[in-house]
Amino acid sequence: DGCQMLSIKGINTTVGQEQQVGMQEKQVLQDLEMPLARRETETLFQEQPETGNQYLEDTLLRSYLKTHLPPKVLEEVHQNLERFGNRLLTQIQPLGWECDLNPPVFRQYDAWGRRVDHIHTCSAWRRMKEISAEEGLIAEAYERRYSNWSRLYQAVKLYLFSSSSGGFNCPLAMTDGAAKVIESLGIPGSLKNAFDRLTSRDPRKFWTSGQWMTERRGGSDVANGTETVARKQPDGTYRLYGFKWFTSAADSDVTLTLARIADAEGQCTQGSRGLSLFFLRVRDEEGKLNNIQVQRLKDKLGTRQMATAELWLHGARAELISAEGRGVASISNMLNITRIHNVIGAVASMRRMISLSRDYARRRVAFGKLLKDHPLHVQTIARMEVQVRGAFLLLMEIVRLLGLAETNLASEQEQLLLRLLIPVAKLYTGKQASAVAVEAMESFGGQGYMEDTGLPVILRDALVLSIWEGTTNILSLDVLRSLAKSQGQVMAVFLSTVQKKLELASGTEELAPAVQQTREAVGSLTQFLEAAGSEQAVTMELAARDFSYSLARIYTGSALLIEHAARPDTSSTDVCAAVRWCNQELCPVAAESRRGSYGGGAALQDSALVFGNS
Ligand code: UCC
Repeated sequence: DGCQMLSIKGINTTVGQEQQVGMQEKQVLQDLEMPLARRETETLFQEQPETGNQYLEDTLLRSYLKTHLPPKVLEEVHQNLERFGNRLLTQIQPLGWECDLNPPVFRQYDAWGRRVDHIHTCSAWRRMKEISAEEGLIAEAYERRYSNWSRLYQAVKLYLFSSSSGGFNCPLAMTDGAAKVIESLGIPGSLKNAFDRLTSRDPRKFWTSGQWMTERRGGSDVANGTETVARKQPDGTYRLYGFKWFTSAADSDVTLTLARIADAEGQCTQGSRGLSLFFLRVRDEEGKLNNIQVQRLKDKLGTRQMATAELWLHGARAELISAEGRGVASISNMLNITRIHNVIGAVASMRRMISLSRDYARRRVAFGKLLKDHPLHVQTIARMEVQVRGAFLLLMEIVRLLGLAETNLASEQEQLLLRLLIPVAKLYTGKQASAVAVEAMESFGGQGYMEDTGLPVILRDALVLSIWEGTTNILSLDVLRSLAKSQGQVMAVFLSTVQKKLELASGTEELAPAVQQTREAVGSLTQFLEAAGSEQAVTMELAARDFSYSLARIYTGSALLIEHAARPDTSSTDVCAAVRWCNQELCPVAAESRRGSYGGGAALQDSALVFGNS
């Protein structure tokens, strides 16, 4: 104790800190004079970081809405978001924590040996489902009461909800994706009831959906990995036989899944052209599984609040909902939505980690002053802040475009841009979220590593964001797919959009260096593409990831600049964030290309480095 007192007394203070630290020191000394047992309850403890109303505290979100929404819409959504922010704080956050503490439990047999395959979820999880309906977290996007702004408004609510949802954002992502697929099919009569329920605001009616894509042979190569067979029944429905290896939110009411239709001889077409899309109820009204057996729940690193299962389909009754052989193309409507939800999850988790880290910096004293008065500590948080701002604006851009597309207001160019930006944003923000979660955790010191602070959950859940819904490399290849499919048109639109945004910003002097850096990056990107056009296909494949990162950084830089820092009522912080963002390597693909990373035997060198020369 004597030693401790000495070191506490030896605290160095800086101007302005004396009073606070002096009081703290006094308190500590009083604590030390107490009997040991009582000290446990006194003030030697570090303070828990907290956040207030997440909507009101999010200045970037609020200034974005103010800039873009029509005043009437803004007024309405502002009121609703403020109310929702309070509900998150008082009701939803505690429920989310309860979900974290009570993961689902799988019971295969009842006490009498009967096979029941029951997935038990906690009451907080079930309450989340009701709240999702009440808040219209899916409905908002399909009712379209704010026309093209409905999608953006829904995304904002989901963004606020996501990090308090105890993992319920996952079933919501798939529910949204299923509603989107059904809507894009023109809501056929047989799916009307399902569509109404997936988009319902009534908790008694609301259904959630799964998305069963992954089988034993793998998750990325859907075309070759899918073995499930669909047998046509005399009444026109199908029965599915197969094994689904990774089915998230297996407690969902319905699902979409892929299978191969067997012909009269029982033969199936292999590859992508053999896949068709099916809709099925997971359970009937009594809760009995639809000829499905649950093998076990997955033992995952994160998203443990949510039941992910291995399922045997033993003749599950299903309805064919795509044209035969068009399964992948049909389900890509769902994938594009769930990938956007992934971006929402990434931005939300970064925002939460940074908010907590910021609050902690205001409370925690070390080396004689608050963390917020240590410049190096604040620099670390500021770097994360630039990342989340960029990611947030990229997300808003995508949901703005999606809203236009869904209300037939998007030009062909805007639709192409949306197709390109979804995989770009998904792959980029997934990586950002992992990096930010790790960095932010470190900013709490050892406390960040403690389970019961709730911080490790956020990290674990963030780590999946670059894996599910298509890994970074698979999505980089999807970026190339969008180029190939549009014969390069997506790139032309990308470049002209960036050009336009830069022109609008060129009048703002403080942004000049950022504009210049982005222009140079666009120049390098164009040069790279021209040169790559005459190279072998492997060059573009090797460049795919760096290329996608370049698109993400250039677009985010210019979107940050234009839509935000160059608006009339801009702030110095907005300008600073834009300038800092553009200070990084904006076009890594050109830099790597100059270093010879893609051509001239680079692939062979990579292989030798990994596997040796043999
Ligand atoms: O299910 C999972 C976990 C669920 C939990 C999710 C919750 C998320 C919550 C977030 C909240 C925080 S994970 C399973 C995810 N699986 C994937 O994402 C699959 C990854 N693999 C791919 O994306 C591949 O690229 C495939 C499967 C799409 C490749 O298939 P193919 O058949 O080899 O590809 P093709 O032949 O190139 O494409 C077939 C058709 C083409 O159209 P057509 O025939 O008209 O030319 C493509 O243009 O599909 C079209 N297509 C697309 N269209 C393919 N991808 C897209 C796309 N992204 N957008 C539009």
